[in-house]
Amino acid sequence: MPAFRIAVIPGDGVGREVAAAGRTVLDALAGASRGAFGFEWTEFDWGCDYYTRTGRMMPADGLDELRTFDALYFGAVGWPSVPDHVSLWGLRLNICQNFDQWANVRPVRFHPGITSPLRKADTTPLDWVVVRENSEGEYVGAGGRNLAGRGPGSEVALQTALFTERGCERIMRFAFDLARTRDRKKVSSVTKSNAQQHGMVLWDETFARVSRDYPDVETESVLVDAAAAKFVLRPEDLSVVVASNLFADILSDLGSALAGSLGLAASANLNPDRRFPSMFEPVHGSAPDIAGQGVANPVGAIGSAALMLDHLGLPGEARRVRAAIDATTGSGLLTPDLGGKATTEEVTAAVIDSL
Ligand code: GGG
Repeated sequence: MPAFRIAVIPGDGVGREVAAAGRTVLDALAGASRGAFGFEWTEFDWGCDYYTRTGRMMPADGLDELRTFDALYFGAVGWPSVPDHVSLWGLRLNICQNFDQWANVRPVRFHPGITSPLRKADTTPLDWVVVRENSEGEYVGAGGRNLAGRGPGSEVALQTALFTERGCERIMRFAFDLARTRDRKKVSSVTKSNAQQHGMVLWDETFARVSRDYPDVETESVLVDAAAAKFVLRPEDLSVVVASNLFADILSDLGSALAGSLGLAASANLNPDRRFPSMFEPVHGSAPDIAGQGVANPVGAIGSAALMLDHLGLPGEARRVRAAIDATTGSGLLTPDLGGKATTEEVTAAVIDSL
């Protein structure tokens, strides 16, 4: 029986609750496979508590520990006891950047039984994938702070974005290849080249060049502010949306809020070359306000487990998990973020029942 070796990093807050939910679903799936496949989980207690104990979000040799796994399954990072930039850079970004997980795939699915704040969603089938450039752009970490010594109010900070032609091209080709697998073959590129005349003009020029290799795929280039409006006003005109690290982070949150809740959104941080393990996680953070109450929405984490199944070569099983999620939301069993009263455990059990 092939047993996939998965490293689990539940992280902080509700990350622990939803990662446990996703694991339970995958174990149930494996149990029902009559030996066709299994999962061998290794859990790592890295995160903000670990930081309080050790002064680090993960051990110095943590990446070496992760390197040989088939995939990484992540919960969430962040807790009020640690500055957010320390926890994010110390764990999630440390892994994503060093394992060159340059494509962050964030599907936005509209599930049955969930009321979207978009009136159009009642009558129009909506289904998007936001493809986030996950290795450079605004998250490259270049810059610094200086001149505080001149006295109060004098400090300066530089936060520099880095766009490479190679980085733009690979994420755009990824988006086009993905668009070719979908009913609506369209890629919308998100830009801000009217104001950002260096990086974003390189982004636009690369998009125009790459698009010539995909004549069968419809394209458009949309300013990020107009793109935000379009998600609300013309959602039916979107299919695959490719954007820089920061823009895609914001737009995918907008997208999942329009689908009903951030708790629904799944994501895959992919190293498409497979030189390093890829990492699967719900889009949401650690949600300290509801952590420990057992009411976090597990759908984003379970949907991320389905993306992991796709990556491991089990697309049929991934489809079954997504269908089980839809059957559960369609039955009206919803967590409080969606206006329901169900617990994390109840929703997870219903997904497993449906499987
Ligand atoms: N599960 C995703 C997560 O923990 N995200 C934390 C976060 O603050 N991410 C910011 C970002 O990725 O831009």
